[in-house]
Amino acid sequence: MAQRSSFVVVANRLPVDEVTLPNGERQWRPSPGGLVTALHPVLVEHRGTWIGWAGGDGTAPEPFDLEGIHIHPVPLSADELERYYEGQSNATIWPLYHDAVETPVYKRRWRDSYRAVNHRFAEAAADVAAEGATVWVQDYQLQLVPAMLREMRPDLKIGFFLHIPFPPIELFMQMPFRAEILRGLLGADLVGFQQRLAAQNFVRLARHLLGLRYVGQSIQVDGRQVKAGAFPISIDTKDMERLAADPAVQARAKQIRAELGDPKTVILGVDRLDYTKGIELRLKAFRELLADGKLNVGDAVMVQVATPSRERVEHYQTLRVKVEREVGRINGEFGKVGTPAVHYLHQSVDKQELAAMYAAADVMMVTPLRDGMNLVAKEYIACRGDTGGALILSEFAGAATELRQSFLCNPHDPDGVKEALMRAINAEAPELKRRMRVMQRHLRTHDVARWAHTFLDELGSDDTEN
Ligand code: ADQ
Repeated sequence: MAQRSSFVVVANRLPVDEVTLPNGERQWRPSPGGLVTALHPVLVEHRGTWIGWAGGDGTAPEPFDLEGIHIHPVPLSADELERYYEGQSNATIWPLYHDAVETPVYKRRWRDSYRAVNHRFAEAAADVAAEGATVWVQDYQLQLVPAMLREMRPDLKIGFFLHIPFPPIELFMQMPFRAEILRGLLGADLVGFQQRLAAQNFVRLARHLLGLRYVGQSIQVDGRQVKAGAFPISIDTKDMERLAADPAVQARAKQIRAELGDPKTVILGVDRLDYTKGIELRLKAFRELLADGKLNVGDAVMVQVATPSRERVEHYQTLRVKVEREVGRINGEFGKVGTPAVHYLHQSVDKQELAAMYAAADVMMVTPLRDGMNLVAKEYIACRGDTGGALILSEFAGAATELRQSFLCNPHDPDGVKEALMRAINAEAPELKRRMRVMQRHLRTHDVARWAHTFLDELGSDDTEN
């Protein structure tokens, strides 16, 4: 029988990667990430289990322990990867929940696969959870798990956190199996969102679609009470600050600036290559400012790092072509031999290099059309020390609620974006430092550990002692 835990995390991905050692041996390593950093202490304290997919298709490895966490892999077949993950999760739910900035695609066979995979994750959780345990389900790939799990194990305390936005009723109503998704989420005792507005959308939807009443801060469901609230996620601020202050990282930041030709202004973008992130509009704003003569190549340089993402989904293939065409156009028109206007890296970079880039950038452009939170914005702030720097931030990123001292902009308004960029470039150093300090103070108290504790306290599992 599987090892029983009093605290269980269920997420699409496990926080581990398989690496090949020089001697050819395969070994599991923890993959760094905010979520695992935040949950690690809770998992260790409660001999917790993390359930998720380990990568690859076909069979899953046997459960194992790694750094105090019990790892419980769930298999996904090649067919399921295509239908549950690339299809239903990333071509239906992802665009729909992000304001349908790309048209969501609806397919029945994707839905069936989503159900089957959610059921498998729920069964795994039912197997490993001890009597009365707390189970915390993560994100949009697993929205049916809470109700399925409650049916199997009514004794459990179930939390759910959505990392992406939750759309208004008018949009959500497009979803063909909308009531099933909503009931799936309502299987939890607490449903957490990044934003208050998203929690309100959820409460309104429950009334609109299922006629459920909201009394005393909870939705009344079959005699149970389901709470909904905002729990804005964050970063491991201290860790990021420490990393950026490392002399090796600072030296690398200087070197990056030198390699860029020591321009007056380094403008940086760091994103997964995703159509929600507003990469094209950022490039277009830069191109127009060069064309207007407000910026000059040599004085200003843009660096865009775009991590390859969901490359088998069509929307993402189209986006890559568009972004690369725009980069080519800008460099073709405005670049000089040895001095391109835009440096474009379609790569993932490691944490040290990322921190050095943040430290090297005078202006960080975070311009999503819609984003649950956006951790890049928070990471940039944590890496600035007392050097100032300007954050341009879309009003449509969850982070905009907290980071009010950034240069806020509406990404749908190209002139507004250009204006914000010019204001940021021309701002005086003392003003920039003042803005930065306020946001840094906020992030020191509102880090990812606080996010996890606040959620678990509200769920009522802070004192779990099974
Ligand atoms: P994402 O959409 O992936 O997350 P984000 O919050 O910005 O977006 O997190 C991206 C992470 O990947 C950051 O930690 C960043 O450092 C890293 N990263 C991005 N590009 C990289 C690159 N080229 N190389 C290396 N690392 C890179 C989803 C939601 C967000 C929400 C998070 C957490 O869409 O809105 O903030 O989950 O809840």
